[in-house]
Amino acid sequence: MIFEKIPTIPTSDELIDKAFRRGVRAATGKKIRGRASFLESQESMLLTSANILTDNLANISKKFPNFDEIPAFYYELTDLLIGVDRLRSSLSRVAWTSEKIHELTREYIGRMRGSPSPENLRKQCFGRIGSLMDSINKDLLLLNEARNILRKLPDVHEEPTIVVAGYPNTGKSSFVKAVTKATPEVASYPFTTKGIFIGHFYREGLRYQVIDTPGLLDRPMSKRNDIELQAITALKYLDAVVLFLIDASENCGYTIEEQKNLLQEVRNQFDLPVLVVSNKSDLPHFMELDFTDMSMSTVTGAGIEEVLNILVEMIQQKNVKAF
Ligand SMILES: Nc1nc2c(ncn2[C@@H]2O[C@H](COP(=O)(O)OP(=O)(O)O)[C@@H](O)[C@H]2O)c(=O)[nH]1
Ligand SMILES: [Mg+2]
Repeated sequence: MIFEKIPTIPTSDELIDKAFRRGVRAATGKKIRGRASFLESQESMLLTSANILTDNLANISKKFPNFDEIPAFYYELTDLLIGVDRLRSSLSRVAWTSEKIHELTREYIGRMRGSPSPENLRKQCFGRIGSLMDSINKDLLLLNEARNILRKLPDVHEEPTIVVAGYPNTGKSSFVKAVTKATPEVASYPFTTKGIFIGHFYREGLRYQVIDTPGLLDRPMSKRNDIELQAITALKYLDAVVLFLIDASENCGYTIEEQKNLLQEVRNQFDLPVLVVSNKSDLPHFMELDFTDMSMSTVTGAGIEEVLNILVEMIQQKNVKAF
């Protein structure tokens, strides 16, 4: 996962403490060995502390991915959860501060060499570095908060994907279980309590992922707030087609009319190909509906293979069109 490698981001105070401790250690080390002059130990204290800070700050900006290059799915969710612009400004302030501390230190080292009171200059420089560090404390806090949020995002691969939609109890989970070998993994997803379920199957050596999204694509969009909608539409940036399940028996608790309306909303919300499948064909009195493409039963297995074949074909066609 692209956000997995971001380490905990320390606060300004934590960084300053660490840098100062190392600086003092470096200076006393030199003094004990007796070879260094007072000036040298002051220089060493300043340089060591400054290096710790510049290295740590430069490292922080390197550990975040380049937001111009991350997959659109993750970009959307990052923008929704934190704000890509806020993140970018914080990262660039941190990188700038690293440079600035470096420059400042070089300037002061130069001045200390010709000065009768290098200790005062060293202290002055520490003071200025301290203010620079204080000025990015809110950035470091934001970056750490972002890190904690982003690393929980689901690990959805950039591989062909089937997103399963439809009202509760239409058979979405049963379908995912039926077509994937291992038990689907559960991953957390913003603004859902149940998380999303991700399973995999293979066709001609190619891996496909099937995503079941309880709470996301199983009730009317009109009842969602903007944030929820954005979390839902992020899914359209996957290389995906939608499988929309209908329960014609209405055993699921929703009328055919309601299900048809949800289907229309899903079509409007996503610019993705949709396959409409009538599930529970094993039930007595099952009848075809004029707006469904196929039928199947996840209980008997009838029709499942055909549904998968069509979905795979739809993904292939979609990608042909994209070129
Ligand atoms: N008769 C019949 N029942 C089914 C079929 N598929 C799912 N069910 C039942 O419908 C209920 C809801 O299924 P589930 O997969 O949990 O639906 P979801 O809420 O859309 O994930 C369960 O009791 C399933 O056993 C089917 O093809 N035929
Ligand atoms: Mg389910």
